[in-house]
Amino acid sequence: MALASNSHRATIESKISYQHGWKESFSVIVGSDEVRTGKPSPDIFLEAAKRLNMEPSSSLVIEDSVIGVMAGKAAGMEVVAVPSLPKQTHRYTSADEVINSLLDLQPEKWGLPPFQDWIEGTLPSEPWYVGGPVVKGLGRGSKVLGIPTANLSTEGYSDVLSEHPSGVYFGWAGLSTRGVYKMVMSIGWNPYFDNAEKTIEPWLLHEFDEDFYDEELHLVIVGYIRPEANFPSLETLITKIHEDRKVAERALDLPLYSKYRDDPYLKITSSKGQ
Ligand code: ADP
Ligand code: RBF
Ligand code: MG
Repeated sequence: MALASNSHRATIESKISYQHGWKESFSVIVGSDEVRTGKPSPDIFLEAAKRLNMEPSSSLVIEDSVIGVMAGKAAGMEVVAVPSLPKQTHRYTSADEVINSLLDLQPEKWGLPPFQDWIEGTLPSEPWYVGGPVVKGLGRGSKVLGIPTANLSTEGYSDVLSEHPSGVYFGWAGLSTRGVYKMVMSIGWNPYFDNAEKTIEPWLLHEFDEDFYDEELHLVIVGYIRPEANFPSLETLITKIHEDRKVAERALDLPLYSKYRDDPYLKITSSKGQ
């Protein structure tokens, strides 16, 4: 595995020195000051393959920039694009595949060994936390899909939103006056509706007999299921979301995930008191 960047070698070295173990993860590092011309010229990738003792045609490039995709294809390599900006897929058409985030990289598609950290259709992550009062959303969840999603105000968690790629995730939800429930959610623009704003849409896997607007909701997100997708019809979207529900329900019984049910963050003592 090589790191092949248009930055200068010294810049690359200083940048990755902040991340423990990264330097050691690459057997080869090539900067643009080590070849004649940078991307979109193929030089950097050809030099990387040469130092890895690999044929360009059996090398796979993972790229976030358009000129990097051009460089990879010019080097005769296969290229997976992971655009650094959302909704830019159309600019990357020369790539062999465009994925939304590295969470969706499937090495086995390219003759490489599969990642081994997927468990029963889910990818575990370090837990992340988001919470606040439940606000009114666009009113579409229960009306159009029959699937209510308890929306949080986006103001409170813009950093969480920019940090995490769009997709379908799952975890635990704590409601201040009610308890802790399994939860599956989408984060993103919901391509089927093509929303203007990136939102978190948590579906609590429990039947409530009333709404709980304004109540304090805390989420602990523990894993990833799939990228957000568009669907040919409302029915196919609904079917897929029910599949997500089954995947999440089953996974959350695994000790790896069930242990977070007791996370103190879920036991809310809200400012309003109880
Ligand atoms: P909105 O667009 O206002 O979010 P939804 O149709 O998505 O409207 O419904 C979400 C609301 O439904 C939540 O805010 C909550 O008050 C209520 N609700 C009832 N059951 C659930 C559930 N199982 N999961 C999430 N929200 C639920
Ligand atoms: N909407 C989409 O357009 N694409 C999706 O892939 C998608 N996946 C979802 C997965 C889950 C678990 C849930 C609860 C919702 C999903 N939605 C998806 C619908 C979306 O998040 C939201 O509920 C609707 O836009 C109604 O507000
Ligand atoms: Mg909603």
